[in-house]
Amino acid sequence: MSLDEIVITRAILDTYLKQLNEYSEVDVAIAGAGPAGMVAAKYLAMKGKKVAIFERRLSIGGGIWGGGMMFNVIVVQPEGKAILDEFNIKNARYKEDYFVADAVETATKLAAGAIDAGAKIFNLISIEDLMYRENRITGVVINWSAVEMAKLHVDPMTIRAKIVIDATGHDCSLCRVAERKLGLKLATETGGIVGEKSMWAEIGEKILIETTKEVYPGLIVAGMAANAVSGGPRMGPIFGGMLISGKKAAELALEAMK
Ligand code: 48H
Repeated sequence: MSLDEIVITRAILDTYLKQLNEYSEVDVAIAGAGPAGMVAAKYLAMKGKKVAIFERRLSIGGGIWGGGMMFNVIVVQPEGKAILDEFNIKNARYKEDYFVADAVETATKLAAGAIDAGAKIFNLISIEDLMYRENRITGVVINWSAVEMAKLHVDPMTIRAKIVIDATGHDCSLCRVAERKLGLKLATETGGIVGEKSMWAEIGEKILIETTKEVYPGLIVAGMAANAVSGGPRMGPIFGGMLISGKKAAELALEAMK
């Protein structure tokens, strides 16, 4: 058997460009392959929706890998455990309502769950802007993360989406674009980004259910970004809220697309 490097090159280019072309119009575009984004992707794809996640980094997983302070274990509460079970992520009761899981297994199996359900993850791509038409968010503006990091003056391209989910974690970067560039009034107490509050795990996790919402027509915010936008506290290395928030974001998106 002979191997031709040019065939290898063409195999990559043909396949990738076909995929990017296919996903230039989607039902749901998700910013960020952290826990919230990947859970949302799975539940949407399971319902037959065309879903693309755009992830800035080389790797999926966002803040899962390091568990708490690089001890790579995560903690979830019973509602979060139910979602871990749905993704076949092994977990054990630590005590009472506290369950633990391996952070590496969680990151990889969340991604596997989303992909197996039919979602597509594009890594190394950052969402740098939003598309906005007639009082609605209608898509995302993407560019290579390498372009962003090198601060190259290279224009981006666009993906049309019925719903956009901001699952960018602490940065809440899509909502920042909505506030800063578009001057949109978001569905928060102040109409803008309130900003995340200091650590309070119990309240942070509780509030996340309410802060996960459509903050502007076509734009849903999930995960840590939801608390950052609406002024909820951070919660440290308990990840149940991220999983539940991702699932809720998927339900809200399905409802909005009806
Ligand atoms: C493309 C982007 C962009 C962009 C960012 O941080 P994440 O893990 O987010 P969540 O909300 O799924 O989970 C939060 C959790 O990891 C966490 O930080 C917790 C629980 N903190 C509590 C505390 O007290 O600190 O993932 C977000 C992902 C990352 O992979 C980013 O690289 C990516 O989004 N991202 N991708 N375009 N503009 N901005």
